[in-house]
Parts: sequence; C-alpha cells; structure tokens
Amino acid sequence: MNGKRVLGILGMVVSAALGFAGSALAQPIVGVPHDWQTNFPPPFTPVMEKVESLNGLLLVIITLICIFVLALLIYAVWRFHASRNPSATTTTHNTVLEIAWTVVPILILVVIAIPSFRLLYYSDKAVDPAFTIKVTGNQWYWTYNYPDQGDFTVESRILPEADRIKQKPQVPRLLAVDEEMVIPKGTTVRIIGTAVGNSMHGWTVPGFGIKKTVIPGRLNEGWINVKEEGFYFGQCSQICGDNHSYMPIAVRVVSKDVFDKWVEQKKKAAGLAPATDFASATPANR
Ligand SMILES: [Cu+2]
Repeated sequence: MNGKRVLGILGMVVSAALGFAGSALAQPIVGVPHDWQTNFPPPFTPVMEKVESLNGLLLVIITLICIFVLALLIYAVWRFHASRNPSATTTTHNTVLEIAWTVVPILILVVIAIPSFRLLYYSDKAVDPAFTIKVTGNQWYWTYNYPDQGDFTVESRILPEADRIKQKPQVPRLLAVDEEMVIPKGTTVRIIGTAVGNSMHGWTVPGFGIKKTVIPGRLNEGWINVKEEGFYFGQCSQICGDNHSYMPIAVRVVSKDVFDKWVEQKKKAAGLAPATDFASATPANR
C-alpha cells in the first residue's frame, strides 16, 4: 500500500468521523450535484419539471435534425463521388427544394417557440404566491428579505472551510452557508431579485429551474414551490468579481410549523413584534 493510498483512507476515516460527530442537519441534503452527473438534477419544482420536458422535446428535434443532415451528407458523398460523376452537374437552383428548406426550418422554429414562450411566462409570474422573498445580491453574499413576515432580513454568507467541516460536514465544499434561505414546503413563494453595489449576480438553483439575473436598480421576478423538505443548493451564475465563486445559494425547505417557528425566532432577533392574531389575542399579549 503506497503512502498516498494510506493518506486517502485516513482522510476518509477522519471525514467520516467528523461527519458522524458534526451536528446532524435537520433536513436531508437533496439538491446537490453528483459525481459524473451529466444531465439536469431531478426536478424539485413545477417549473423545473416543465424545463425538463421542454429539454426532452428539444433533444428529440435536435437528434432528428442531426440524423437527417448526417444521412444527406453520407448520401451526397456517395452519390456525387467523382467516380460516379465524371462530368459535374450544371444545376443552379431548384425552386421546390428552396421553398422546402426555408419553410420546414420555420415550422421547426415555431414548434420550438410555442412551448418555450409558454414556459418563459409560466416561470416568470407567480400565481397566488403565499408570500414574497426579496433576494439581493451583494459583493459577495446574498441577503434574503421577508417583507410579508415583518420585514426581517437574513444575511447568507459562505462558511469558511474549517467551520463547514465542524458545523455542516454533510454539505459539499463551497456550498455551505451560515444562514440558508428558509421556505415552507409545498408553498408558492414569489422571488424578487435585485442587486446592490456595482455588479450583477445570478440567483440560480438548478433543481428549482430558476436562474434570475439580479441587477442594481431593477427587480426581476420568479417563483418556487418545492415539494420535499431538504437542503438545496445553487451558485451565483453571473460573473460578479473577486469572490464570485464564494457566494453559494443554499435553500432549506422545511415544514410549515418549522418555518413559522423560524420566522418568530428571526423576528425576535430583529427586534420585531411577534405575529399576533389580534382578534384571538388575550388582553395580556395585545
Ligand atoms: Cu457572481
């Protein structure tokens, strides 16, 4: 056994021990990339389901076009080989063929455009969202503002590697943050995004089918509705400067009860009054 292998095994044992000793995360790690992954992540939102099915349609169209062009090419090489055509043809045009190769691509583009635009508008506008989260890209971290829950703001920064190993060893390197965006499962959440400072950022979570370029002075809208509890990850997808690669996006999807408790905790920390149902509140806590 060579030294490198011993070190590798030791490393695995140490990281397994750390993983065991590290604080267990309440939700499972769901939306992370896997080794040798070549395709999309599994769809975790209705938008991503539609992105995948559009991708499936495009793949069929692209494959058919490639096979057709390859077949034409092979046929042309064979049919018009010099040995079979000692004297070259003098044909200059063919009206039927020219109309066909103009109209058929137009029809193919229309077939692609209709579901594309339908999906674009579907992903752009939240229908009956339960609440809104305002995402702000900063240099180089994210802030999540919850205006409908008392207007508190959460700052989400990458965990230094030593802290990740101690606190969130299950999260892959460069994806762990101190404070995740927290949302309840099965709830439509409108995401509006902007940026401060002098650069754009990209709030992108592949498994959610969301990729919002956030721009200073502008608000962009999208929405998510995640079925399953868990941790989901993405990364800034717009080159934004020095620490672009160190501003991961982490979303924790929890049950509605846990979300309500988390909101109360954040409101308390921000010095905001707890949510009170005024009609049912007792005089003592009015
Ligand atoms: Cu960036």
